Amino acid sequence: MQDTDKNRIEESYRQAKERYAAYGVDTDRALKKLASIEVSMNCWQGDDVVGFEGADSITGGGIMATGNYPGRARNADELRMDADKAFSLIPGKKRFNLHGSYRESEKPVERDALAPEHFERWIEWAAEQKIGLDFNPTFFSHPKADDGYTLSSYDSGIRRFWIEHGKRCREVSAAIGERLGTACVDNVWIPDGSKDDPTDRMRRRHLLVESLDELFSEHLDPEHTLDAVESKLFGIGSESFVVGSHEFYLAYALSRKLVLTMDAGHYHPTESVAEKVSALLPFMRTLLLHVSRPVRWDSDHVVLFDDATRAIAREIVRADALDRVLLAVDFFDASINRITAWVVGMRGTYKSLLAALIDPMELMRKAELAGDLGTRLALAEEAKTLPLGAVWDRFCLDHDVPLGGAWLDEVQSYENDVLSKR
Ligand code: RNT
Ligand code: ZN
Repeated sequence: MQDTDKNRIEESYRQAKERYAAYGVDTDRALKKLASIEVSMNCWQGDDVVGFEGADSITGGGIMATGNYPGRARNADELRMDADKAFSLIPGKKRFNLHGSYRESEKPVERDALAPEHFERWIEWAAEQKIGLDFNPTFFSHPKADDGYTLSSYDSGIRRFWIEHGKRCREVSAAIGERLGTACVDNVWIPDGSKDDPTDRMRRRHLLVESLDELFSEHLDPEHTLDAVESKLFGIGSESFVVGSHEFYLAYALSRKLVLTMDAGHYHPTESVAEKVSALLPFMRTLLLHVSRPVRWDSDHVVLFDDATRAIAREIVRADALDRVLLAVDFFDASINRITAWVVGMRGTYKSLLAALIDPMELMRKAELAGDLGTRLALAEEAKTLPLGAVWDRFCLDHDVPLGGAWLDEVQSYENDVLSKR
């Protein structure tokens, strides 16, 4: 970057800082705080949730990546290279979120035989990048999940297989966390459910409790791995019934002291995940949010700096819960350049966090306590047109990543030189 550009950014920031200071906001402090927040970037945006077990598309699971943009990562080396590229364009302290199906091995390995060695190169890569990893067992894209049930299958052999998979993934997760020195969150999401109304919801749920209890039976060091469970409202082919619904996992996580994962796309369209944060934190130590963007349904669109994401960030900041709410993005769009998707989604998430951190919260709280609700409302409105962009640019400059549209030029060159040749 040219010195003149740097000077311009610094000058704009200086002015913005004054504007915010007039509202009682310390932007320097906010930037420092933002630099400490880790957002976990999902591996599965890079290859349309295919994984490296020899499949060429995701099957089952009730989720779907649509689009056919060229350049999908076909192996782990390509995926790492693409993620490196995306990381170079995203400011902030990142993590990377893996799935069991992204294992590396010369010979085929069944899901119930996964071991830390199959993720060795991921661990080495993360150590080089100085980032933490997170993990997810993979309960889809597999013949043993073909009828839509895994841990709650009526077939005890099928249940056993998936319980074993879950156990192996916990072991992998703990090994990753120990090696990298930062707890690896192991998030269990299963697709189990049915297209039409089942006659017996209860038995499925009892089976799921039993399977999960077995899956989580071994005590593992929380310094190495944290167990999370993710609920869902419906999926493709499980529109009428999902065994692991919100109430199910809320009760399960509470009673077993696990982390509850809430995905922004897994609720009724008018329900807000943001609103749930403060309702659950009095009862749970840690929440994991899958920051996603549902459009009409759980469509997993690329996350944006939009009202819904901003509301999530704002609620976490206002609850002073940045150390108790873990953040991971969850989207998969195969219709656009996949690096662009990652960069837009991650930058949108950090930008939402920044907006929350430089909200004139103290003044608003003061007004609220004094019963001056008009002032509270007015401050929220005024805050919307304060120069957030200048503070964001400063963050990008500090983290040595390109500003504004400049990162798009880099993606374009990468597409020309690398992606278009795949
Ligand atoms: C599916 C869940 C889950 C997945 C990933 C790929 O509805 O959101 O988190 O997106 O495991
Ligand atoms: Zn999710």
